[in-house]
Amino acid sequence: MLTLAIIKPDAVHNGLAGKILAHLEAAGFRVRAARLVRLTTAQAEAFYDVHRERPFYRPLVTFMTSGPALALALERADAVAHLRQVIGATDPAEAKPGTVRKLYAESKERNAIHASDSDESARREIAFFFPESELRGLSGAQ
Ligand code: FUP
Repeated sequence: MLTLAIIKPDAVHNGLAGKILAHLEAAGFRVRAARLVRLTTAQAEAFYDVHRERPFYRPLVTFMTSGPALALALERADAVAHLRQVIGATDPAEAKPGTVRKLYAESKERNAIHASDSDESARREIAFFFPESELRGLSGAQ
């Protein structure tokens, strides 16, 4: 099973991408595809379209386009649910000890990492960043 993570611009800017990736690998995830991306406004708007009506949408798009981010297709048993546990709550103040957001996030708005919230989202989000040719042969990537 695959899921999509994004190490967000705050974490890349703060030199935490390597630490976060090591944390994910130690949690049993295998990197199956990776890409350092600088999202355009249109891309960030499309990626977070589900939040279009929320008050935090525009600041979120501005933040996600503010610098490079590291998109990762990660493989593990029960990948989606497990990665959600490993990253912790959206707001680091509410995240459990030892989670990526508790350890590395600056705030609810600049919270270090994104993870897909369902298998359906994972398929859509992986396709958003990685062409099918890069993922051919990976379980769950279809
Ligand atoms: P999560 O699935 O934990 O990433 O959280 P959401 O899908 O609810 O939110 C997506 C992103 O919007 C968060 F990662 C950060 C941002 N956000 C805010 O800036 N303020 C909020 O109150 C909620 C979310």
